[in-house]
Amino acid sequence: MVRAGEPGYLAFHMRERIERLLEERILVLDGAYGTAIQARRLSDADYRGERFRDHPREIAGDPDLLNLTRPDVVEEIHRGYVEAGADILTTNTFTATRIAQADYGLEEVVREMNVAGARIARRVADAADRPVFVAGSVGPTNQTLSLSPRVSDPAYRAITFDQLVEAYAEQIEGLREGGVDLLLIETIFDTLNAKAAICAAKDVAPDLPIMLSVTITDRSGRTLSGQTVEAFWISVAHAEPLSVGVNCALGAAEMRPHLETLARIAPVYTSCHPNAGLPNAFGAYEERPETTAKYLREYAEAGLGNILGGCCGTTPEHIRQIAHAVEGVPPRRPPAPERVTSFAGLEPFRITPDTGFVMIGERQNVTGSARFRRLIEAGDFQGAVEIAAEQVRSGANMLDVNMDADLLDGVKAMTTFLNLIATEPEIARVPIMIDSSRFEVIEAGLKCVQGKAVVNSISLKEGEADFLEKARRVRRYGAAVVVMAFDEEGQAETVERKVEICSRAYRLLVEEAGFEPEDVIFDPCILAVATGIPEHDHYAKAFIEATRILKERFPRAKISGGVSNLSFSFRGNDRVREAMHSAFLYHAIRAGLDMAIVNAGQIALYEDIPPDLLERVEDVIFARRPDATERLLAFAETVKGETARRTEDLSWREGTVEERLVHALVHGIDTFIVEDTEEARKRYERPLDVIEGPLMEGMRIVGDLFGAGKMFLPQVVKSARAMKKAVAYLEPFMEEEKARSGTTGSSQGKVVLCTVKGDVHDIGKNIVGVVLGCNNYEVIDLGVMVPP
Ligand code: THG
Repeated sequence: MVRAGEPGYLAFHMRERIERLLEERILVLDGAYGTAIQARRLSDADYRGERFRDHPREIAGDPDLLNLTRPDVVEEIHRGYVEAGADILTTNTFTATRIAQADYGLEEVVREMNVAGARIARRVADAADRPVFVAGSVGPTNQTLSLSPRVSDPAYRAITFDQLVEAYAEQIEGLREGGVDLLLIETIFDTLNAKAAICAAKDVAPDLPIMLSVTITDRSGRTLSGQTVEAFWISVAHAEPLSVGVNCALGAAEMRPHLETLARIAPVYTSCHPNAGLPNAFGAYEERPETTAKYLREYAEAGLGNILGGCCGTTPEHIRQIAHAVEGVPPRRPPAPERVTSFAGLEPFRITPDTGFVMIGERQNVTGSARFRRLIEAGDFQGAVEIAAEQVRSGANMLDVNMDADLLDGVKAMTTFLNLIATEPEIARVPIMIDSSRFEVIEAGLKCVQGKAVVNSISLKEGEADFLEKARRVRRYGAAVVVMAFDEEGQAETVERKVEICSRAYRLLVEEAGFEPEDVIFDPCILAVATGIPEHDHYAKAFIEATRILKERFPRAKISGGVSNLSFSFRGNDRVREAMHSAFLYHAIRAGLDMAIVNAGQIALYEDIPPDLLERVEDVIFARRPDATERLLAFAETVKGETARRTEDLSWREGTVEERLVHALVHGIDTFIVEDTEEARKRYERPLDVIEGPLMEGMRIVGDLFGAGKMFLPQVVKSARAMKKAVAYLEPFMEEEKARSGTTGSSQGKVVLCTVKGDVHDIGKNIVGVVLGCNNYEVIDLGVMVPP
């Protein structure tokens, strides 16, 4: 609570005032400035005025300069919108940053432009006979932090995050000085740019409520930098904005699905300010005011929006009709916060009770992978990117990136690598875990990711003050955080210490640093066992036990660990290491482990561990007998040098064709799937029989194992991939059969299929489609990502 007389009181009061109004009714935002100014066809002299008469650069067409040279024009446009019924005026400062104004050589007057722009709007708002608010318009600039402007150098960026923060801070200070009530960070086409604006706003105007508005540039339903609307929201929710919405690029009609997404997921007010339709061949906006108003009324009636107005091409007449159309329509009620741990890359990643175990790919680690280290040290970043791609293909849900090596410039390597993978959609799809024991490397990483990342890690090693300072910095970028069970005394080795340290960290994060419990990830420390040092014998058991207690005590937080640490003493013996990891995960997941850093390509099935090995491994994990380590070492001797790669144990190739197909599906191996499917096809009467026989049998087993918690979702997805390949191979034979029997034309009916947006399981639809097709239905497949 801020009290009268204290700094920030007025702004605090403002948020309350505007929130009270938003509870009562839909608020109307004003219309366009850029196109309104263009329509006035001002002369070069108008733009220059006396002051810039001799400015050496071309400046006609710089709308924000008019705040200084023709304030009367800007004021007149504001007045038009107030008279039309706008409740919120936006300042004419969309391009008033040092970065955007560089085109005109007007960097030095940016602050003035913002102060003046805010004052003009303030004057008009204050002269109205009803409350009118002023939102400082903060545009995206003409640079994008997530894309390289150089085709041949994808890691290159034209500006840095820090430069952008500085530029936005200058703008926002000016807007604040000029007296704005709110900030409208709008036309967001790159979430990383928006995150820079959010940092600046929190630094220089922490008390001003923020409105965020994203721009979906095309029918892919993504931002220019590739994020889905849901991923966008997850990545900016830390701004705790007053509202989030959509504007520009599309007309109202095309915006609806995106507004619907935000309205469904965002527990804050929503806004929509569309262009007056799509521009015609001449770049002019032709949508009539009544048409725009009709759409916005529909959205209002559907409970989608709280703040509605216009963007490019809209005029006071559009605003008048919008205000009229939404009058009396009850405002949307924001939903309650969902309380689900969510991260984002280009796509959202939400950990719900159905998600199952989360795999964080470990291989992008210079100390954890010799191959990765060699590539990075040789400057072969492209080769290093391939390792990340392999981890994603192997089912990693997130990627851990670590550049901590003595002779490496960690800040530089982290920046280059993250910038590179940001431009690889297959990789950038998943959220990033930034792994470093040096905070400056972590911060450098945070400045490169547009999604919601995870910081790995902070700890109480240097005391509470240092911990809180780092936690607050992490929060500024909107990332979640891994806390290692480490304190001033060192690493936690016992259950008690693990629980005690994590509990202390949780309290600090949630009560002092403003973290949501869902953004806290405990790492109770997986330490190496079977090292020959008796004190280490209880490490695995202690981790599992601490996990169980922490899960119960902090149900909203998550628990993670670096699994490969467990087996360090068996380095070089992958058979034993994998069995240890797999058995450990099996038990730790049951105790509540949500995620782990693993080698995504090498997680063995618990079921596949030979019983003699499993017994010895579990003896070690649970410290069940004093000679457990010796017995595992003895076993390890017998399998020394054997690789654990499942695909290399080919004894399963000796089974019948049915057994081979089932094995391939259960283990997600697609190497032989086509040849086995062909063999089965020859043997069975109809190709469909192969699907309904051994292939479905394999998938049934997968389903059962998954249901019993013995397979993780990424493994199931791998199985589905193998299944898909088999079905795809059979498809042409089924087509041929259909053509031969001449059944085309006598269809039993039409079936429309699609995979609804948000659902990843496309495989089911394809199988159903094939089966239906073979039974003479005409199948119309709308494809994937189809909006409901
Ligand atoms: N907790 C958290 N973060 C972590 C860890 C943790 N980050 C790093 C580490 N521990 C997890 N990552 C790895 C990565 C690789 C290995 C172990 C842990 C590993 N690598 C092989 C080796 O060293 O034998 C390398 C083999 C090769 O060169 O290919 O075992 O606990 N929060």
